Order: sequence, then structure tokens, then C-alpha cells
Amino acid sequence: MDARYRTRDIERRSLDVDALKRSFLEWLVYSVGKDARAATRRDWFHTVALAVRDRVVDRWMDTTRTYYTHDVKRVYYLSLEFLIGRLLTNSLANLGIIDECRQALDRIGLSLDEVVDAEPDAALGNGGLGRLAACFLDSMASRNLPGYGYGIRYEFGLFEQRFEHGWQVEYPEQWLQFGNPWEFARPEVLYPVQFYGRVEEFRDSVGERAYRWVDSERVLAMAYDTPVVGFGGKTINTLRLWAARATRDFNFGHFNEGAYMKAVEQKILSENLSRVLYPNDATETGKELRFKQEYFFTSASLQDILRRYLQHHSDFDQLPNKAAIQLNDTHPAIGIAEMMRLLVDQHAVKWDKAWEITQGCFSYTNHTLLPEALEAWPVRLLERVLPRHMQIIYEINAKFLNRSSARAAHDNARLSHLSLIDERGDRRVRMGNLAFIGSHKVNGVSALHTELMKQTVFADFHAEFPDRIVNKTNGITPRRWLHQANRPLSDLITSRIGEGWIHDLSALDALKPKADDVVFREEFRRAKRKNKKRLAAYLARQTGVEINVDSLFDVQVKRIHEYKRQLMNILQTIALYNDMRDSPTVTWTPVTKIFAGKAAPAYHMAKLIIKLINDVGKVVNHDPSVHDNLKVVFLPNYNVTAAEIIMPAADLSEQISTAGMEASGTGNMKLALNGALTIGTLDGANVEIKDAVGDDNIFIFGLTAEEANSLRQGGAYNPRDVIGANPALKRALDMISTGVFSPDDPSRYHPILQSLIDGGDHFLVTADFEDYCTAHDDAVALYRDTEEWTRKAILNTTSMGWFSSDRTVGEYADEIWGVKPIIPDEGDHR
Ligand code: D6G
Repeated sequence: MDARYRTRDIERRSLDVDALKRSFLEWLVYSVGKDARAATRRDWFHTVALAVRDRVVDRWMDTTRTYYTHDVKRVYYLSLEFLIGRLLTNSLANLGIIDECRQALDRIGLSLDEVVDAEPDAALGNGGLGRLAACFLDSMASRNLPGYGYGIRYEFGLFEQRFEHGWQVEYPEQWLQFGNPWEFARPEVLYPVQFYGRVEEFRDSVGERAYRWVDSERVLAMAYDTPVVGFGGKTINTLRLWAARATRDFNFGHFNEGAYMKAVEQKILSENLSRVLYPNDATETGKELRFKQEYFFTSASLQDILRRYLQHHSDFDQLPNKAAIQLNDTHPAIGIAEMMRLLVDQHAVKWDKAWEITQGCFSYTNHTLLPEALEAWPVRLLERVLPRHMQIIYEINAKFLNRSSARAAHDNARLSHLSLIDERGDRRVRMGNLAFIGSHKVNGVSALHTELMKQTVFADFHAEFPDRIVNKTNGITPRRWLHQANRPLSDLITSRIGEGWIHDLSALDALKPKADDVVFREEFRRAKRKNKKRLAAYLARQTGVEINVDSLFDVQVKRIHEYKRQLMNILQTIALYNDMRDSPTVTWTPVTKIFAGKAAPAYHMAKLIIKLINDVGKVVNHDPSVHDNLKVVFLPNYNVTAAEIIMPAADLSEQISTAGMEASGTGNMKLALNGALTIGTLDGANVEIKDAVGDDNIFIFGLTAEEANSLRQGGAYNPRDVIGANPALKRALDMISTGVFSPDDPSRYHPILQSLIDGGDHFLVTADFEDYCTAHDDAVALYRDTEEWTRKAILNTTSMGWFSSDRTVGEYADEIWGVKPIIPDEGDHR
């Protein structure tokens, strides 16, 4: 971004503090309907949000108008999840008016932090995939790319996690309960979405065979728009979320009790479609409602995209030059068939032309290689819910297989892998295959993951289309994850290299030499300590556990999943606890193990692991023999807001998944950017983080993806032998199995032990344990050398420039989407 332009822009917009104060007081009275004496913190949040929103609307219109005037190519990011979190600080910071706002509130006698705290956390996502979508929105707007997000306006976001006796219990997350000041309802932007019914064949006007979908049920998709403020406030893009509305409201013409109640029931049923986010991360449940959600938002988005395109064009030839449609995982993959239906059935485009257009528009991001997470919907379900799409999918499949090299080579095994239909057992549609063949580019989200995609799930496709798979390593927005979340470090960085890093993170490179500067190290440590104090206070408030601010903050925050191996971490914690008790005279380096993350409500093993961590915490935290040297804290209800407090405070970042299983990770990037050293396996983006920060500034341990694979395949791996050979591990497991941590129910953890010992230890916890402990010991030893630790921490922060999502979306824009930045023209504003 042109820095001069930004400064001028901010100058023009930065209201004087008194004007801002006046506008707050006006908003409070005229829009919130309260006077200052009666206003609650929530009222003030609404007031400030509305006043800020007011300041972006003109630029929002300018942006939209510019896209139309120049008929630019737009990118449409289709995602079932947008884990946006709070927006107030983000909007203020991107507009460059955070300090003015703080002062204006001060003059009213309010603290900005308290106002910020009254905003609910918009948890419209499960984890990494949804947060990536939110980072991409920020980066597209900040890079002045014409980008739209399309998703669902869930009434209930990801559940609220509470602990009851150490067990996870789920509560509904009602983020919309008090209204959402950021969104604009668009009751006039309404699209019908059909379900069920049947397909009728007929002859079109020129006598050719054609199809129509009849006797279907209809639901309406209604748009809600949220402005996405780019850094500098120049480009304001749109996130459009769909809510389900019933087609018929009450029909007073048929006002008898039966019809009335039926109409109401129907309304409730259709509106359930956008009611709740499915709380599963990396595993699918295969529920019909979920499938309907996927189709619902995809269909509405594509109808909207075509409507917008047709304002400037009378045929579809230019569509691939005007619309790039990115599928965030396979959740919107039904869009391939829907686009074909819209073009062929509704707009009478010829099949081959429609297919060329579809492939030209779509691209697909794969997020996981876990077989249980690859979506495959039963053919029977599709035939019933989307009968026309099932026909279209058969036709796509037939044409594709006919032309494939496998058909030419009579290679039936390869043909059956390539097929869109999995013929084993109950027949299923493989959504990954559909997304693959309907897209011009398919990408993985880290170098290793992309390589594994080529070798495993998409090996046959890769042979068929060697140029289609590309890598786009994930990234994170430096605005939210450093500039806003970590003011102490952000200010320190700005004091040395200016503000440029906020929109060009590679500028951090220039700070690398500062790792050797003793004064800078001291200041860096001071910033970290401030953040650690803030986290300690937060943990004390949330959990009642007091922690030692000078201890090593050892952090594992992410969804709870066996492959992420929180279990290995807690086993190492138990081993460390035993060491401390065995040698009370040794001077131990104090360690605080911090966990946070949610488990899918039906994932029993994950919930048992949460309970184990809490049980271990209860014993360790009350054992006077380890004093302040070891604490175990599990923060409930991990979300974006909690992450913003945790990331800046971490010393050690646990990225310990079984190699080959974590596609990328983005928590690993946030933590390293905030100066945590990584302890991790060579998995996902850890590999690239290691390359960026250097081998000496990261603790890598464990089996590689290749080794893990051959160990499993070899069949000789016996966890029992490994445990037998490792007394510390054996002792930890014995303590768990004899009920040391669960005296009320000694056999509570037998399923965990069972999975490790008799179940074959699929995630190789025991195989990697020893190496993990050694790496951990190395980290703790290094932490004692304060100067050396700080030096490495600085090198972590300053080496993370490449991991900005600005870089990631730039690569997508150049190599997949073909969209270019455009600075919005300025309109005549009031
Ligand atoms: C967003 C921004 C607003 C615009 C509206 C409709 O809400 O300025 O008027 O979208 O834009 P289209 O969907 O017609 O492009």
C-alpha cells in the first residue's frame, strides 16, 4: 500500500476526539435509545460499533461502486465457516482511530477495553479452517483485492465449553441474542433454494432434451452483509452471510387451526437450516441437515454471483474472467454441480461450454488427508435431496472417466479411484473428487501437505492432471495477531522500524540484527512479561488457578484431537511432575502447562483427554511438594478472544501432531510471530517455520511423516515394548491406570490406556514420547539462559514475515484467481 496515500486518508478521516465523543453520545441516545446514566457496557459497545460502522459505509459504497464501474474480476471465497471473533478493535485499528476512540471514551468516563469486552465473540467456525477464512478476508481487503466472503449466518455459533467436575459440557452460544451492530440485513436480497422433488425431462424450444426440477420444497436465503475493513480503511469488502427464511409466512386465506399450525411448523423447519454450526472439526457426521446447509449457502451464493455478473454481461463467456470461486474444503463442492445446473437448466448454456466455464471459475483448497474427514455423501441421500444434481454428477463422471487415461489403459483399479462414485458398500459421492475435476487448480495448505496430497488421496488425479495441484501455505493476518493482540510488542517493533510491517510483514527481517542487541532484548522481555501478567490474571479469573509469571509458559491451544496429541503432552507433564517430586532439592525451572481447546461433543476419547488433563491439574496444582514449579491449567471455552490473550504470552508453542496428519496449522504461526519457540514435529507448516527461523531456534523431535508411515505399515511396532523400555512413561501410565488422578473412579482412563497399548497406538504417542521429553528438557534448559532464550524468541518473531496471510492471498490472487488489486475511487461524500 502507498504509505503517503494512507496517511492522507487517515488524516482526512481522523475525527477530532471531541467530535468522536459527540457522535458516541448521539448514537447512544438516537440509535440505542439510552441516556448515559442508564447505559450498560453492552449499550456502549453497540454505540461505539454503530458510530464506527457509520464511518465505513461511504468507503464501502465506493468500493462496491468501483468494482462495478471497472467491471473487475472478483474473488468469491465460499466457506461454511468464518471464525471472525470480535470486530471492534479490528475495525478501529484498521481505520487508524484506536487512540482517538480511547480518548473520546475517556472523556465520557469509560474505558475502551471494557467496551471492547462487551462484544460477543462471533464463533462461526470450529478452528483453523474457519479462522483462515477470516484472516483471508482481512488480507484481501488490506491488499485492495476485490474479495467477497460467502457463508452462513448461524444463529448459534460454536458451542460454549464449560467444565463440570472437569468434564466438558456444551452450552449454546447465542452471539446474536442482543443484536449484531456490524451487519446490514438485506431482506430484498432473497434467493429460492430447492430441495427434494423430482426431475422432469422435456424438449426445449429447439427440440433438444432438457430437464427441470419440479415438486421441490423451497427455502429462501436472505442476505446479511458485514463490511470488511481493510487496513488503512481504503477498501471495504463484503462478507455476505445467508439466513434461511420460510417461503410462505402465515396464509390467512386458509385460517383454520390445522393449516395454521402446519404453516408455522413448516416455517420453523425451513429456518432450522441456518440455526446451528456443526461442531465437528476434521470429522464429519454425515447428517442430512449438514448436507442441506452446504447446498443452501452454495446455491444462494452462486445465484448471487450470476446475478451480479449478468448486470454487465449478456452471455456467460466472460464469467471465468470475472469470477473466481474458491471452495474452502469440500463443504461447498456441490457448487460444481449447482453451477452446471444453473447454466444448463436455467440459462440454456450447452453442456460442454458450461463445463468449461465451471472449471474456469472454480478452485478448491484441500484441508485434510484424514480419511474420516473426506466428505462422501450417500448416493441415496443425493437422489432424494438433490435429484437433479445426482444426474448431473453421473454425467460429469461418465464424461470424465471416458476421457481418462485409465479408461484408455483399461486400468479398472485406477478408474474406480478416479470415479466420483465410491462403489464400495453403500454407494457414495466423493466430494473431493468432484471438487478436483470441477476446478482448474487444487491446493494444499503447506508444502508437506501438498506433497502428501500428490502421493496419497489425489495420486491418481495428479497423474491425470500434473499441473493442477499447487501449494499455498496458510498464513495469518499480522493486524489481528500482532498489531492488535500484542500492543507491547507491536509498539516496540514500530519504535524501531516504523509502521510498515503492519501491511508488509516481511519488513520484520530488518529487525533480525536486534536479536544481538542487549537493550532490545531487555525491551522484548519486558513486553513478553506484560503479556504474561495479563494472561496470568485472565487465567486466575477464569479458572481460579494462580500461576507463576516467571515460569515457562508452555502452551498447547487448539481443538482436542488424538492426532494433535494433547495426550502426549499431559503424559510428559506427569513425568515431569514425578521428576520434581523425586528430586525436591534440585532447583527446577518453573513450568506452567497451559491448555485450551474444544472437543467435538460426540468425540468421547477427546472429552476423556480433557478430563484427564483437568484431573492431573487438580493433583499437581494442590501438591505442595512441587510448589510453584509446576502448574497445569486448562482454560475453558477457547475462542478467538482467548487466543488473542494467550498467543502474546506464550514462551513455548506445542505443535506436536503425529507427522503427516496436520495439514498446516496456523496457531503455530501466531505463536512464533509473538515470540514463542516451537516444540514440534516435522508436520504441516512446522516444516516451513523451521526453515524460516533456523534449526537452532526451534525444537524439532519425533518421527517424520515417512517414518511414521513405514513404522505403521511395517507391522512390527509394539507400543507395549516401547512402554516397557521407558520407565518414566510406564510410571506415568501406571499412575493413570491405578487411579492416582481419578481416585473416585480408578478405571476412568482405561479406554485411553487401551487405545495406546492394545489398540496399536495409531497416533504413535508412545513411539515419539522419549524424543519429545528430550526436546522438552532442552527447551527448559535453554529457558534458564534468559539472554539466549530471548535472542531466539526475537529471531522467531522477526523470521515470520513470510507467514502473513497477505503473502498467501497474494499468491492465490496471482496464481489461482487471476484477480488484481484496485484502489477504490472516492465518491462524493456528505
Ligand atoms: C454490500 C455493499 C453495498 C452494496 C451491496 C450490494 O452490502 O455497498 O450496495 O453489497 O452489492 P451487490 O451485491 O449488488 O454487488
